[in-house]
Amino acid sequence: MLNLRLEDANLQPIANKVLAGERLDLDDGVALYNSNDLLAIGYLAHHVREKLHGKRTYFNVNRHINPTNVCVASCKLCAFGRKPDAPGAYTMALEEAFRTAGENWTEAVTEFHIVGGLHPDLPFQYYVDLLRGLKERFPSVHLKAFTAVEIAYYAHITRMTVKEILERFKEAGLGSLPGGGAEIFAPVVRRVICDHKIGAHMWLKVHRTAHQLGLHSTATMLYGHIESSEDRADHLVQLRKLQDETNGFQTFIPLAFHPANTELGKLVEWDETSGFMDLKNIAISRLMLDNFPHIKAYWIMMSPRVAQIALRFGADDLDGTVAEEKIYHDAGAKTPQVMTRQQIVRLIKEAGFEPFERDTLYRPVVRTETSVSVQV
Ligand code: V47
Repeated sequence: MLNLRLEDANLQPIANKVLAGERLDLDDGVALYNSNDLLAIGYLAHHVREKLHGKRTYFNVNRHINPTNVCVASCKLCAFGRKPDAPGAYTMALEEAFRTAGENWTEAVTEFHIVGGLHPDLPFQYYVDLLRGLKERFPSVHLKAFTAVEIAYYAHITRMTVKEILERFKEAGLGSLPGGGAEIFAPVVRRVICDHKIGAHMWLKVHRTAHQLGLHSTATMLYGHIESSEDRADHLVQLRKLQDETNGFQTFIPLAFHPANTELGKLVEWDETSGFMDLKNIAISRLMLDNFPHIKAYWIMMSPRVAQIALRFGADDLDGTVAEEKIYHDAGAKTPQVMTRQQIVRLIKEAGFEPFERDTLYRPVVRTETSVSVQV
């Protein structure tokens, strides 16, 4: 029996529901976001996390590859995208991308996480060849590639359907989709922070189609800008609804807005989110997303220090070693760009949890002195 002391009496009916294993509704989500009783919210989220995963805490050994930062969109939230002739714009030739993938191969990476800008001139075949070439060179590595925004853009430039694009990619080696581009689904907020991006309907359609083709994916939400408690709760409820339909999402990742070097950051004097806000978002997503197996505390975004504490606030996954993250670091993130396997394991153990190295599909990875294998 939990012995829970609530400072915020509004949380009592929510606590009763959580302890009875009942689903929370939109109003509960709003009440949670409007409450500052962080310890009670975290305690409830930890209760759910322990029921699902016990002490197990997942991480993987991955590498991010961003083949281009050239982007036709000009999203105010983003510090990564560049116009083709802007300083710092780059596009990797395929051989360069393959070389980047193989750098620092010492950790025996099990996942490449590949996302980039919406390039005006690169042909669709570039992306197919990128996947195929990576798969040929690194057959054991899972390719988690292209956000829903990129997939919808390729459909637009080729006049193919989303399903056809995904089928071509799957055939070339695509293993799953990352969760970027979701931002906040509320149209009024999207119009300000990313008015060139696809809307919620299309984002959800791409993930629905991927799930129907047997691909798994992750989902994200960008918080800490102009969104309201209602917008956040609505975002989570929309994701939960699609998950009820397809069961294809593996993980949810709340992403904190980093204002440096962004147009949005210039609109007002923006502060980075606080640790309080980051932990609250982790905990509320664990409570609202009762049909998502995993909640990820992305250490790149929230710092290894806060991510470690998030393991006691509902998170069960720390993402991976990453190796050279660009999207957050272009937006001023001061976190490291890479962690070693040993550093992640230490963070997890020190917080009283059991490290569990997973592949992208959450299967156990077994390492010996000379080999790495996935237990199926
Ligand atoms: O969609 C962009 C966000 C996302 C900024 O699927 C920014 O496992 C903060 O989705 N401040 C890309 N956020 C990263 C992403 C991701 C990361 C880790 C794991 C997974 C996964 C997915 O980053 C974008 C956007 O929401 N972003 N600019 C910024 N200035």
